[in-house]
Amino acid sequence: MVHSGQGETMSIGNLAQVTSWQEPTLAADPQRERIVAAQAGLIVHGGEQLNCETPPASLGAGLTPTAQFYRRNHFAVPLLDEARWRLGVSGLVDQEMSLSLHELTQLPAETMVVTMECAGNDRVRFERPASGVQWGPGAVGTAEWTGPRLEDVLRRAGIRPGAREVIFSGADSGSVEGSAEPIRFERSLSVADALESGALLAYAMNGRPLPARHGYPLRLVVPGWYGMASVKWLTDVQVTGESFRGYFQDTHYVYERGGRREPVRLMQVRALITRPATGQELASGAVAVRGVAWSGAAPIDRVDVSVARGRWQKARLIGTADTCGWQQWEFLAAGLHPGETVIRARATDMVGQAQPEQPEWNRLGYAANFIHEVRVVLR
Ligand SMILES: Nc1nc2c(c(=O)[nH]1)N[C@H]1C(S)=C(S)[C@@H](COP(=O)(O)O)O[C@H]1N2
Ligand SMILES: [Mo]
Repeated sequence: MVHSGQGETMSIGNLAQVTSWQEPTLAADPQRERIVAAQAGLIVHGGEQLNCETPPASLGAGLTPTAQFYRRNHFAVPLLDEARWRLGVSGLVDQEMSLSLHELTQLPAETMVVTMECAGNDRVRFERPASGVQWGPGAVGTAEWTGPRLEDVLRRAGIRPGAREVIFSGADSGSVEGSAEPIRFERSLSVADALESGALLAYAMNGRPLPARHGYPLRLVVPGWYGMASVKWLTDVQVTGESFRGYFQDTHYVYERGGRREPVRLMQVRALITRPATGQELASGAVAVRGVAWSGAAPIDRVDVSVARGRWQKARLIGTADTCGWQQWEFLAAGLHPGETVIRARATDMVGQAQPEQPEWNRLGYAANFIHEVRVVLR
């Protein structure tokens, strides 16, 4: 069932026959999940659900180890049984499908390095408070994801004329403000975005089966988009002729500024300093600064570093940049004097977008791409 633009409920296709999802009977114990996260060195946020971020010092490598990858959950983490799980493909398609994990692994697969960032990353820096988890800058990570292309599965099903959007449903559910019934985590993409964004139906992360907390057995991975698009514990893909107005589509993940409303989509350009760490004591003289930078719109063109409030200087881009993964960079700051020193880094992407001094506040605190800074003490 989907909510049409008018707010009524309507059914699409022959869902009853293909819907694979059954109420998950098991959920991961959030207390245990928090302990696992803290032991891996993650910063665990309060609240009922598992939400934790990675300290920037653990984000310097090309790939983020799975154990250190941030986790962002609206509801409890469902523990799904592969034997009962199916991916349903339904709605405005020529051939409805119900695919087992085994069947999905038999399809041609692609492996892609993709940077994923929570839309609320770093919202703690907005001076005017914005609601939501008060993330610092570490709700981001880069992993290698493997699975069939969403486009291939949709083409196999055959998209019928009149199709407008594709709705992706996760198996997790719970109550949200303003709705009496529990709802599932659901998001949509336009048919064009579903076919052209390069999205994967990923069953592996960093070469291993997806862990439960990252969406086992299958998640969507939409390169370039903020993380909310990458629906975990995916069970249903429904092609619809309507415009989807779900809670996580239309109430959340919308920029609300000055009476305007605009959906949250691509990750904004941003650089992160991974070395040195804030508070670190270093010998004065020369300091090696390292970091990563990414943008959902285009590859990174340049990263500039400012030390001790001095002029912006160009950093060196290093390593191979994956099309959808972050760019590593380094900068050698020389001739530094003792005392507390601020190091800042700022990225520009190949379509010319640069990080603003002050990202535009919005009520729900999305896309807070503040210029990252660390404070070190030089001896
Ligand atoms: N089913 C489901 N998918 C989801 C979410 C969720 O709560 N439920 N959270 C989304 C958000 S907001 C983000 S940022 C990413 C986080 O993915 P991760 O926990 O694997 O890092 O998953 C997205 N997919
Ligand atoms: Mo997110």
